[in-house]
Amino acid sequence: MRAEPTDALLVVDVQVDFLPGGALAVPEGDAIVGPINALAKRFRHAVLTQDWHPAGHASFASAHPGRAPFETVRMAYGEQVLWPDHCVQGTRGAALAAGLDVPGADLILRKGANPGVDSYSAFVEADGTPTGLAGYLRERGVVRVALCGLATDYCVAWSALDARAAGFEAVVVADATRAIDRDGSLTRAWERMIAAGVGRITLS
Ligand code: VGL
Ligand code: ZN
Repeated sequence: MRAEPTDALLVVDVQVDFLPGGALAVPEGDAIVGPINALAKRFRHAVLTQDWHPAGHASFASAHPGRAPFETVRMAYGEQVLWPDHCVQGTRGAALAAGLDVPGADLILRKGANPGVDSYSAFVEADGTPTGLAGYLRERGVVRVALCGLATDYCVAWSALDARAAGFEAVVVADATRAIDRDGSLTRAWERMIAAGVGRITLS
């Protein structure tokens, strides 16, 4: 893709816990680091996100006695997948991937810090609380958001949908993402993104 000055690259959750060997490893998550580094050089604006949970976060299966990772529970804000403990604030697993090299990034946005509420999206927490990212991007003159990172079917998809809901154009750089893909989650995510007008592009 050719990046315009009004494009921003959103690099979602490229963190140690989402890479092979991590607490919530995304298959081949490490394969996108090099492509993202190359992609980022084309953008005037880049924002990195970090999943950033307090210990005992409500999205962790360990916080729900008798429940196992990947089961779902009903929360006040809707259905919640229960995850292994991951991206706990200040731990090595929450750090950005060592090889990630986006020195020009303007902002590192941390999300999921409310102990009782998850936030797949970089724009809006699961209970509807805005993170401020839409206002930030708008004030910087951004019109289109290009998304990459982890995981395609959760944080990348939710962020892309909320980018659209906030009035931005949105494209997902498909080969600079990887998915968790359980129980058809990747297919469902793409159906929702396409229906919402999210574009699918590739680097190659
Ligand atoms: C993510 C599950 C839980 C993601 C974050 O970054 O896609 N998925 N927390
Ligand atoms: Zn999380």
